[in-house]
Formats: sequence, structure tokens, C-alpha cells
Amino acid sequence: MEEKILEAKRIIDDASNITVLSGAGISAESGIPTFRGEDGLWKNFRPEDLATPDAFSKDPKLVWEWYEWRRKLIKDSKPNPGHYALADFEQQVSDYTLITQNIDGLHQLAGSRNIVEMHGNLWQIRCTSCGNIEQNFEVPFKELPPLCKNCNSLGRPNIVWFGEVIPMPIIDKSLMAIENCQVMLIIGTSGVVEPAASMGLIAKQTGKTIIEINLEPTPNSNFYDLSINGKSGEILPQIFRKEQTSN
Ligand code: BV8
Ligand code: ZN
Repeated sequence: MEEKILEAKRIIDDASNITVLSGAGISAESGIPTFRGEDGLWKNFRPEDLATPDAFSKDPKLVWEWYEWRRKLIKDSKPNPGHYALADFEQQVSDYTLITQNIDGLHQLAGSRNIVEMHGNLWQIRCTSCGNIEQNFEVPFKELPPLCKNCNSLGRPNIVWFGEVIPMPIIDKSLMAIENCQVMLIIGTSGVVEPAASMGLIAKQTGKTIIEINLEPTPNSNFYDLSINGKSGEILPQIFRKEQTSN
């Protein structure tokens, strides 16, 4: 492990353009459940009942109740050392993009700036009629489902559900960041949800060095240049720690 961390440090020290892809695992140490695995959300809930456009048109209140529960959980949580290590690192490197599949907003809270939110944001409501997007931090909601402030129509979470297309500007920005980087870090994602799962493969095909940090091996681990297994909240601060120089 120590050897791998030193190797990751060497790779990162030599790079001036880094792109990160993060997933639910980076927020696990903040107490936010991941999706897959033993304690994952999809053990107790079915994505087709809660995270699809069909589910929302059948029962918007049920879908909103689930998101309201997650908003409460996330509002009570804080970024962890993994989030902070990335935010600090952004200040030290000339080109840096953080692509996240997370909707929790914890990277922003930790101070990260150049963020691409692939799957949207839990703190935004999008009108199903006029498309207006409103920032909203109410927990609990005054009314459920929430209505649009502009036109009083039904609001929905501004989140990309299964079967929905990720907005083209988001895909473009992600691909551009991957194309321009020297090193890609892939952190806390099982790598099974498309199109995020293919981002690492695209990076690999275009000759980038890829470092994975994940609690356990993933289907893509063998494919990456370096795969470090452990908690991102423990590993990231070690990778980005600046060595003290004596003079
Ligand atoms: C689309 C919203 C075009 C809900 C989410 C190609 C092949 C196969 C299937 C498809 C395909 N293309 C499209 C699909 C269908 C589908 C898909 O990928 N299905 C998979 C599951 C088979 N994709 C889509 O529908 C996408 N749309 O492609 O549009 C299109 C459209 C129609 C028809 C044709 C084409 C849209 C996908 C968006 C899904 N949205 N969320 C919500 O959040 O409320 S999915 C959900 O999964 C979350 O957003 C999450 O971010 C995302 C990915 O999960 P992970 O972040 O990886 O989390 P996971 O729990 O899986 O893993 C956590 C990892 O962390 C684990 O490995 C664990 O070991 C590790 N870990 C845990 N603790 C730690 C840790 N690591 C480090 N430190 C720790 N402490
Ligand atoms: Zn509206």
C-alpha cells in the first residue's frame, strides 16, 4: 500500500493537468450510503421505482419523499478528508477538473471549484413545465411535491435518472477534461453506470495515466495503471500531502 501511494504521488507530482472522476464512495465516510454493495441504497430500494422518469410520472410524491429523506441525511453531513484533500489540491495544480457522479454537493462545500456534476444536484428543483431551475435547501419541504416559483407547475429533482440523457454540455465538458488531462484519478465508483463508467476507458484509449482509489477492486481495476484499495478519506490526504523541505 505504502509503495502504491508513493507511486501515485510520483505520477501526480509530474502532472500539471489532472482530471478526477468521483462516485458515491468518496462520500461514504461522510455517512452517506453508496448505491451498490452490502449497505447500498439499491439493497432496500428499486431504482425503477424511484429514479426513473416513469416512476416520477406514476407517483411524484413517493419519488419526492425518497429525495427528501436523502436531503435530510445529506444536510446533516459534512465533507470528509477526501473531499478536502481534492479541494486543496485544486489550488496547487494549474489545470484541474472534477467530474462527479454525486448529487450531494459535498465537493462544493469542501471548496472544490471546477466541478462537472454529471448526474445533477439534489439541491436544485427543475420545473417540469417551464424548465426553470431553482436552488432550494428546504428540509423538510413546505409543500410536497414542490411547485415551480415561476409558473406553479410540478417541480422535479434536477437529477439525471436512469433512461435519461446526460445534457450534452456536461458530456462535452467531461470529454474535454479527459482529453486535455495527463492523469485521471477515479475515486469511489463501482464503474457500472454508463456513460460515467466509460470515461476511464476513453482516458485509457487516449493514453492517459489512470489511478483508481476504491475500497475494493472494481471490474475495471486491471485496466488502470495503478489501483489502490482503501478508504479515499485516508488515501487522498496521503497522496496529496506536500513533503516538508528543509532549507
Ligand atoms: C444514458 C440518479 C443515454 C439517482 C443515477 C450502456 C450499457 C449498459 C447500460 C446502459 C448503457 N448506457 C445507458 C445504460 C443504462 C443506464 C446504466 O448505466 N445502467 C447500468 C446500471 C447498467 N444509464 C443511464 O440510464 C444513463 N443515461 O446513458 O442516457 C440513453 C438513454 C436512453 C436510452 C439509451 C441511451 C443515466 C445514468 C444516470 C443514473 N443516475 N443517479 C439518484 O442519485 O437519485 S445512478 C447512481 O449511480 C448515482 O448517481 C451514482 O453516482 C451512480 C454511480 O454509482 P457509484 O457512484 O459508482 O456508486 P456505487 O454505490 O455503485 O459504488 C461506490 C463504490 O465506492 C464501490 O465500488 C465501493 O467499494 C466504493 N467505496 C465505498 N466506500 C468507499 C469506497 N471507495 C473509497 N473510499 C470509501 N470510503
Ligand atoms: Zn415553471
